Amino acid sequence: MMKEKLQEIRENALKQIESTNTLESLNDVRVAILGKKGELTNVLKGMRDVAPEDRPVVGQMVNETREKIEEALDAAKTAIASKVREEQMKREVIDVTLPAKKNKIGHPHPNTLALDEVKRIFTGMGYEVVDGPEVEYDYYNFEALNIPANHPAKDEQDTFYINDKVVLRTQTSPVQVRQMERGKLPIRMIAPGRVFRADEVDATHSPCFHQIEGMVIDKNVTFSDLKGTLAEFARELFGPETKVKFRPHHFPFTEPSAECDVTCFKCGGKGCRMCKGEGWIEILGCGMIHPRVLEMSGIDPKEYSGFAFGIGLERIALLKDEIDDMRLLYENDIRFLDQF
Ligand code: 2U9
Repeated sequence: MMKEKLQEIRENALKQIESTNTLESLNDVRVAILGKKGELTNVLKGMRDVAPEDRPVVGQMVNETREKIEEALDAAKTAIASKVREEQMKREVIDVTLPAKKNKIGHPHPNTLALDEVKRIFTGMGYEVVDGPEVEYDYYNFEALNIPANHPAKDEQDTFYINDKVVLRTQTSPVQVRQMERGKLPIRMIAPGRVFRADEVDATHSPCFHQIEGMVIDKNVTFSDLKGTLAEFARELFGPETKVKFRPHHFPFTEPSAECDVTCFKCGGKGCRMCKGEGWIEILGCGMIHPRVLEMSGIDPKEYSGFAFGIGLERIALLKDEIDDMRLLYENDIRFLDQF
């Protein structure tokens, strides 16, 4: 009785195993036969009805059946797994003769290129690169720079106010003020960074742009030092033939103040499209730091003097890379950026 039953289970199991072709259904077969509620397990549970003297024999038969079924399951598993792998290999075949995809690598942004160049030039002359907050107190952005309360730059039309006392800095000058307040002299620094003005976007304006401001404070610093420094800067940036000229100007924080032009690096000063026929290109503003500005930050103007200058980074990037619209710098169009 028992023997036939086991025989039947075994034959039935082997048939099922043979007709199975996935690992999932093979597992179903295992559970149906050898699982907790499986056919063979049920037979084992029936052992208590077998006469005690027959149990060793029957037990051995059950074990043998189990072993055979397990062997068949293992063999089927190996066979199915290798077949599955073989099919997968066929599906995923790689044609190594196809041309490779070109790796895209990043490019430094034109602003970054221009900034790196300016930093290289000034650090080469012993300047320190200093950073500061973009959200600033009204005091550091205006008052400490001798910009009076009624100055047009303070208008809400031009400046982003966070509240009465806090603004988005409209220039990087607050970084210099903070440096002066530290009281460690002499100072030779540049402060590059983001600045904000409530301007409409066009080819030459953006509400967020970048400046590089520089400042030197020491004993006996003169306007000649300023001219010499900026002339050297211009030669490094635009080439050794570059000449500079200074036109009088006005800034509240410098006295005297000037704007600085360089000879057009494209035509050498003859006049071309680049310089709109002028031969000269305006690149920065500068001046001797106003004595009141020194005084407000605790530096004695009788003992110390200094010069400062401000450069629009985008202006330099646009000029150097001959880009005619500032918006291109912010749109992050890969086709544009790829060229640098
Ligand atoms: C302190 C004292 C003086 C910074 C200066 C300029 C002239 C200037 C413009 C250039 C183009 C701004 O980005 S721009 O529109 N800047 O012309 N900036 S002197 O003078 C300072 C700064 C800090 C304590």
